[in-house]
Amino acid sequence: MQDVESIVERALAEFDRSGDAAQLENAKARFLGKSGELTALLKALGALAPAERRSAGALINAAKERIEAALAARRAALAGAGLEARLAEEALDVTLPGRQRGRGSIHPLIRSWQRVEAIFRSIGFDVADGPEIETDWYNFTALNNPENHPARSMQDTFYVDGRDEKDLPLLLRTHTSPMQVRYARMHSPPLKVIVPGRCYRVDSDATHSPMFHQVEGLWIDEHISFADLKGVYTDFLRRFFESDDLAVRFRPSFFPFTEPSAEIDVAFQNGPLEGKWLEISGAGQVHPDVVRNFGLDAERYIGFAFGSGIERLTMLRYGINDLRLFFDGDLRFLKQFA
Ligand code: 2NM
Repeated sequence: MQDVESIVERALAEFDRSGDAAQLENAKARFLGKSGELTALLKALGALAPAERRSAGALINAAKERIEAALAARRAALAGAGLEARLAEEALDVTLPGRQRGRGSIHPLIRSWQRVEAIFRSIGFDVADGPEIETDWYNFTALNNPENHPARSMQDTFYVDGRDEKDLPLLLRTHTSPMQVRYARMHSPPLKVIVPGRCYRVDSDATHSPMFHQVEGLWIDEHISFADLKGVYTDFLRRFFESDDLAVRFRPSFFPFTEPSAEIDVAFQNGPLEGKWLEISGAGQVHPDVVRNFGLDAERYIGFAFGSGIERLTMLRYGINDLRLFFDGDLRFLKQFA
């Protein structure tokens, strides 16, 4: 029975070549299935003489056993390989550290903002905030800015589409003083408030950002003097910089909304900037026209206002030399304040 041996050899070869269970089962059908090659031989046995049938039957059954054994072995091998492949694919390194939830931190500018608020609250100042889109009247006119002042030009200020109810232009506030005007018109003296917040100017270079932070302050009552300004602001600066011997100097200057006006300089008594006068803020006695725009009698009410850049305060406090670090979002910088 040359045929039988050839069938076994081809069956074993096809099982070996089968790369997966489906191929293997197809190969099995070709030899052991209903119309498989070996099944055909078994069916043909009936036609043989009894003596021949017995020896041929024994031969075919032996062949069937070998094919079935090979099939079983190949099935086991393929199942094992499948498991190996799945294990390799789903491999999990249980020794890797888990993924932590990233912990955020307070931005250095907001840290300063919070410090400024805490210091002024401790000496009785209220804290107010208000709209960043302002009207021309609150941002400029009420603060005594002349009609032709360069700050009012498109080159210096971001104007916004739309108009207020008096058909006046809308703009991104260039300082937080407009909110002080709003506050003054909503409250009665004594007015004692700071307004920290975002401001916008058309200005972008190494030392100017189109968006920046300011804190402005106002104290109005019947007898608030320039001496009160000097006391309050010197106290604030010494506490902000945690330096009791910080030197503070008021130098004559000009702002449309104050008269007289002053630039405020500080000089540290130690550290890399020791003894160097550094401009830090502006201030002055609120102009009578502005007091009237507060809705108050300028003969009766008087007081001071000041304004300071939170970026500038923060750079000096932490020794930061580049304004852009505040806005780059570089974690190597930000993590130092965590
Ligand atoms: C400054 C300098 C001087 C200021 C004036 C006012 C207001 F609303 F009362 F008129 N708020 N802030 C002021 C005064 C701001 O910034 C350099």
